[in-house]
Formats: sequence, structure tokens, C-alpha cells
Amino acid sequence: MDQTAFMIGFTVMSLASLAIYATGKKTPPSHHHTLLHAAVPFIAATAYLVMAFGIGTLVNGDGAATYLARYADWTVTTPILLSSLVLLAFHERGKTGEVGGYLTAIIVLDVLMIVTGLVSSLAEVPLVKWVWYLWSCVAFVGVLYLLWGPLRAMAAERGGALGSAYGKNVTFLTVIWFLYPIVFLIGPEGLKIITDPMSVWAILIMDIVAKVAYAFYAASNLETALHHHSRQA
Ligand code: RET
Repeated sequence: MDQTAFMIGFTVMSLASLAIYATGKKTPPSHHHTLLHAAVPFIAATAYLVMAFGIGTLVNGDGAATYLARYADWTVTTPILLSSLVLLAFHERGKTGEVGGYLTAIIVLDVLMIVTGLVSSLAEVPLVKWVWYLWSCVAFVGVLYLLWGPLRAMAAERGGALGSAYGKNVTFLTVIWFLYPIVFLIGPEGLKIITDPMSVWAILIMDIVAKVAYAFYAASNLETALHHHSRQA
């Protein structure tokens, strides 16, 4: 059952990586966004293949599985998705120190969120599990604060078209990212309300939306914005 989901994940992610690269803009100022968004499903395809082989799957005392490859995937792909959004907020301006500072801050919070989520998944004592789950949520709030506070203000300063592209992308990203802690909470790593196959399929669908659908949506919002932006300039 899980095997089928993992093989579908591998196939969809590999093809999507090629499709995102093939259809994406290859010229500045959007070329780096194409590269970032094509890299994300490539990494995910690798992780799904690892999971399909059953490598790095840990089963703890109460029978709940932790897929290490999933956390390794998220540790790399979520910073890439956030970087693309930070670079959109600063589109073609900003001092290196300022851009680098925001990138570092958001990536550190994001990686802490994933790593502490992994610790929560591995913890078997309920109190310990929930302490780490909450700590991961605190880091998630930090990521959301940066996205919706200073970075949104920065994007808005750039004028209507770029500000609205940032607004659409950050809204899509926030809605889909919120589902991950919910599925963890009700899944086998948390309260065990849903079964392991249910959570594997749910995360497969969420991963496709957060990585693939989002890549096409973000690219189209960026192109529309650049079109308006160049006409205003
Ligand atoms: C965990 C568990 C603990 C609490 C929180 C979590 C958040 C995870 C998120 C993952 C996003 C993953 C994406 C992958 C696709 O590329 C680790 C589930 C807050 C937000 C977008």
C-alpha cells in the first residue's frame, strides 16, 4: 500500500522536476526561480525512492513509523521554497547583508522546525513528544512571522504587481504548509487517529501541491507581475 504511494511519489516528482524546468523561464530575472522550483521535486523524487526501498524507516515501540527520508527531504526542500519567496520579496534590490540576513533567519527557523518535528516523531514518552511538537510549532510561528510581517512589507514597497504576486504566493504556501502539523498531529506519529497508509497518501498529495502545483502557480504569478512591472517602469 505504502509502496504504491512511494513509487507514485517518485514518478510524479521526477516528471514534475523536468516539466518545471522545461516550461520555466531561462532568462533573468526569473531564471533562478525556475532552478529553485525544479530542484525541489528532484530532491523529493530521491526521498520517495529511498522510502520505496524501505531504507531509513524506523518503527518505534508502539508500531509508529518514522520515515527519515521524508525529514531529510523537508530539511532541504522547505528552505529552497522559502528562499524563492524571500528573493521575490526583495526582487532585484536590497543590500546583500539585508537579503542574506533574512535568508539565514528564515532558513534557521525552518530547519529547526523540521528537526524538532523529527525529534517529536522519534520520542516515545507522550510528554516529551508534545514538548518537541510545541517547540517545532514555535519555530513555524517564527517562519510565518517573517513571511507575513517584514517580508510582506518589503514586497509591498516594491509596488502593486510584485506586492500582489508575493501576497498570492505566501497565501498559497501558508495554507498548504498548515496541513503538515495537522496530519502529524492526527497521524501515527501523534494521536494515531488516522492510519499509516492514510497519512502516507495524505502527505503524498500535500507534497505534490506544495512542491509541484505551487511551482507552476508561483511562476505564473511572477511572470504576470514582471509583465506589469516592466510596463510601469
Ligand atoms: C511538523 C511536525 C511538528 C510541528 C510542525 C511540523 C511542520 C512541518 C511543515 C512541513 C512542510 C513541508 C513541506 C514539504 C514540501 O516541500 C514537522 C510536521 C509545525 C510545515 C512544505
